[in-house]
Amino acid sequence: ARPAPPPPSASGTPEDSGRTGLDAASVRRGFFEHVRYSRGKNPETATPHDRFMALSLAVRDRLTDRWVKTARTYYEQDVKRAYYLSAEYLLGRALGNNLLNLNMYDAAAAAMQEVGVDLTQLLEMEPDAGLGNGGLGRLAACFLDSLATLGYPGMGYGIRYEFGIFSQDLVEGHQVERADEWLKFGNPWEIVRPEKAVPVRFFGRVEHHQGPDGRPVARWVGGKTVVGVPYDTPIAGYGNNTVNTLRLWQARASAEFDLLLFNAGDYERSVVEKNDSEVISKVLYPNDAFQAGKELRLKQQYFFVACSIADIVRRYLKNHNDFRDFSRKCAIQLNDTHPAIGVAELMRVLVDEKRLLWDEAWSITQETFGYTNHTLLAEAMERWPVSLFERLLPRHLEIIFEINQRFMRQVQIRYPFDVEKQQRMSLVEEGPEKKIRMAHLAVVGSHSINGVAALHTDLLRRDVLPDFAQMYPERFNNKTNGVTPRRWLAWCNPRLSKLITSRIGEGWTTDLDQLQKLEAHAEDAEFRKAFREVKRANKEELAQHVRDLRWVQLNPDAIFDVQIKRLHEYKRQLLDAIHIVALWMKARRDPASVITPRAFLFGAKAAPGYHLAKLTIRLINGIAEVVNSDAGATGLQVVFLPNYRVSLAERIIPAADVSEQISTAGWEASGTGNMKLMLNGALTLGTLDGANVEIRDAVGDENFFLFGLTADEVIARKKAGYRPREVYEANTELREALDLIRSGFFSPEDRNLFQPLVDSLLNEDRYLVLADFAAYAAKQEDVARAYRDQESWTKKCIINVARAGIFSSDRTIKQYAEEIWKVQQTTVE
Ligand code: GL9
Repeated sequence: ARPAPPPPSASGTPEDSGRTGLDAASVRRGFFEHVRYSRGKNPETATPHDRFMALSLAVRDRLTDRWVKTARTYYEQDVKRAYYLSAEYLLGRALGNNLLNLNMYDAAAAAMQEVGVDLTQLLEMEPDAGLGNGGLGRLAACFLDSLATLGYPGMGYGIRYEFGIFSQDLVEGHQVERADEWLKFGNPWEIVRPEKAVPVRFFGRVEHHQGPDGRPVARWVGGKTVVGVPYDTPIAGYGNNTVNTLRLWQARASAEFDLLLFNAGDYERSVVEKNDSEVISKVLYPNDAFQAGKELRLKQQYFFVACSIADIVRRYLKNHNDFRDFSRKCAIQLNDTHPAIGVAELMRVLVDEKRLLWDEAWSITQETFGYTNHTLLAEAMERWPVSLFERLLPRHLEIIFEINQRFMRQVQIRYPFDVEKQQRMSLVEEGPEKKIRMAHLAVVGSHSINGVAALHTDLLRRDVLPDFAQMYPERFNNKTNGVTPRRWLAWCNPRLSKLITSRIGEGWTTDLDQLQKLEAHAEDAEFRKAFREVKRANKEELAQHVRDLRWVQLNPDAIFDVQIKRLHEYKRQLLDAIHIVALWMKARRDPASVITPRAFLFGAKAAPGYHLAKLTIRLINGIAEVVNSDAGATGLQVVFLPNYRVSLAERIIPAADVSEQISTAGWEASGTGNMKLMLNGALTLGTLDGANVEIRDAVGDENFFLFGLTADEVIARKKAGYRPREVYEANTELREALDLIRSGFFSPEDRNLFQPLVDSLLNEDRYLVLADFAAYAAKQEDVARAYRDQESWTKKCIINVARAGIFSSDRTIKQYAEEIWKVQQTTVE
């Protein structure tokens, strides 16, 4: 059974008393009421799922008073709010997290025990809310937790996808996707608010008139209207009374369609069109750092942005009569360019609907928006065809052209006669097909543009948006990512949490810098022993899970070497895989070459249309089959854990010894898994990429396994004419491993299966896998050697934990709040 997570620190903690309803007796009462009145069951006939729903609803009840109180406090104090606009929220499960944040885990466990129910089993009933692809969506979820915990008036806006990220099965080693029916059995956390529905127009045309005041008036008319219906999810702070809101929009056909249906003039067509509307919030696009360019995707973006801005403006106008204070009351953060159309939409609302002058509206817009860039990958940069815009959002296209014209004039004045600069900076990309550059729209429409790690921000300034950084240097800033220590330590690793608290007290849960106090204990042999016992127990627990899932018995004495993240060429799972093949070949020849047994664990979803990524999954599984068959002789094991997701990460991370962060330098904007693994006492094997740079700065070179080309060296190497085949010819280990893969040894059913993978490496190797192979293999040997000295290894792990404080999303959110949003912490009584 799962040990209880630590209680929040005493100050500002909701009391565990009958009055607040957080005690075991009250939870039990709430549970039985919901079994009966929400599920319509007797305790004897209630299914496990009924029990999960009943307990969740009882917990939601206990959130609700605080939720209402929080909203009331913000309204009465007319505080400035931070609005986070994100197409993705990778929340994972909520029940455990809410029990933790409300400090009622023990009460719930006791209440369930009294009625003969195992709480840990109930927790497993909950499907992950997987409304995101990877790091970008999970970051949004960590930010919501930190906003509420720090007591900031923050609100998330997004899409209530009926199907989140696909569920991944393995069939003969291949990834097979299944629809994620996360809402099938109902969602106990959300509350629908149909009274706050918002109509959203698509298509149609723009009419231009002369207004009664002599000013031109643009009217967007015709087209088709879809309705956004908000569903609210409570986001509880840890150890305080703040409960913020995540508002997700679902698309519904408008009443017009119901009328059409009723009149049944063309019944079939009207039903089809009703579907057209509702498909907008149907499914999350499963691409990671890649723009699909589908019309439906642009519809999703505009849909949720238009609903959210209408909602923000409505809320603002409840206690304001004009827009003079708008940017003093509302900060809107764009999570990547997915919601960048918001810049044009706010202008449309202010100019067309509220009749502000262009310049007034433009100042308000710029002062309101901030833009976060999350990737340097060219293929992820959103650019929408002008022709698509013209059809779908004709008024927005006019507004974007107007923004661009005025902006181009500024560029001309600043840099006269530099036509190339104008072309580079324009919001409109010329070419056979004209396109709108959404990043440029976001940049010109925002007062703040930030990257997500120091190196990423440098590269953003230097390589991706150099002209803008030169013209507006004061707008560019860095906000290194962070992760919430509640879910990613207190919740997922109760053993380590308890050990930490026993030594330094519980303050670390809301002030992660306090982990520094652990550093003194790194010198204490007893503490190190206890630390090792925690890791060992976590590894055994994971091994048990892996046995149930994959029928492989992991050796808990082995180094647990994990690479868990989306499958992408730039993340270089292939480097990891090829190295395993090389290690195994060596071990077959010389079993003594494996000085420390090693278990390689992978978790990764590949975008369904990304052929090479899917092939890499198949390769890892092929390697696993071979390697595991003689694990007894070599000490090597390989496991690909299917359906990597938040709840699986919560199991793997506490058990990891080595954290593989091996992206080609310059490509991983930040990474956040790297931070979670560090926080749980894994040592990083990594390149100087993203936040790895800052992790290494924090822990020191002795406590980090660094290898590989730097970002500048990567560029130089390519410029000098990189020929991967030469590297292959020159390195015997590498050549033999690649030859074995190419020969079909790992795919006996189709001997040519992996040829495209090997060919792409030998012919192009865009991400310099071969160039970094030797350095990686050498560093892996260092890892194996270092692990043999358990005392020294443990010290390194403890120092990693002790210095993880800066990677708390509380630190990140304070920086956003103070430096970009200017929002104030607000106590909820
Ligand atoms: C990402 C970056 O690739 C990561 O390095 C970064 O940590 C996160 C959060 O800032 O953002 N950008 C991006 O497009 N994805 C990221 O993970 N991918 C998705 O999650 C869609």
